Amino acid sequence: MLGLGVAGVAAGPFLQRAVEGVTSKDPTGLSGLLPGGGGFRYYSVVGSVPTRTAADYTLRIDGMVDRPVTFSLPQLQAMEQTRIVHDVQCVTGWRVPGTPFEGVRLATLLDAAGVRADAGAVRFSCFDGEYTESLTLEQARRDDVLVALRMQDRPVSHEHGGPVRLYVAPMYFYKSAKWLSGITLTPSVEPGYWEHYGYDVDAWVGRSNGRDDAPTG
Ligand SMILES: Nc1nc2c(c(=O)[nH]1)N[C@H]1C(S)=C(S)[C@@H](COP(=O)(O)O)O[C@H]1N2
Ligand SMILES: [Mo]
Repeated sequence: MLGLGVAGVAAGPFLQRAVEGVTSKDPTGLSGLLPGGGGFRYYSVVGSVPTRTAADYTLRIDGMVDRPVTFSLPQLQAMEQTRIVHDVQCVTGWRVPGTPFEGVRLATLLDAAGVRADAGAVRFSCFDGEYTESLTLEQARRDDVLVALRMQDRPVSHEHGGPVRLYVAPMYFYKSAKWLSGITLTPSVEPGYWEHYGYDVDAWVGRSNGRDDAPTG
């Protein structure tokens, strides 16, 4: 298992997909079940991710907006916080019931930047330098989509994508980009990291990827 994981780091997603074929369990490859994870697995598509503290974290909103804007962590913390308690569902099969997330509604941040009328989608980038995700503007404006500062009633840890990650409650957890650093308004949806390898772009739990009931809560 460890050997396969290390090979996955070196060779990238194609070998991670090969690992999926071998184990039928872990298409996203680089996972580990760490102590105290509360049922979570930790995923990263890169071998190591730099840490960002409250002092050096920034979130940039740009692209097809009236006013590109950069938020610091204290600025995000000072905004109205929304709490959502919902099941987390990974497309590989594991689910963590009733997980609390808290943060700023993505719609609020989009409004702060002023989305231009010709924008149709949102692309997320991450300070791991590799992962991307995207949503249509309509999906991004849902009130159950958060820029999350807290998860499991504590600040989002580095392993879980802190200090700030995306949380897309109604979709498979691969939409919830960790280590969020950028939000770019684009004309239309650009498939994200795993979507280049076959995952659905519209990742509604219970409606895409052919299985799983809709989460409760
Ligand atoms: N930046 C980044 N975000 C990511 C991933 C990743 O590898 N890198 N993996 C995704 C997948 S497939 C899942 S299931 C969840 C896992 O979140 P966790 O590590 O907090 O359990 O993060 C999602 N967001
Ligand atoms: Mo996942």
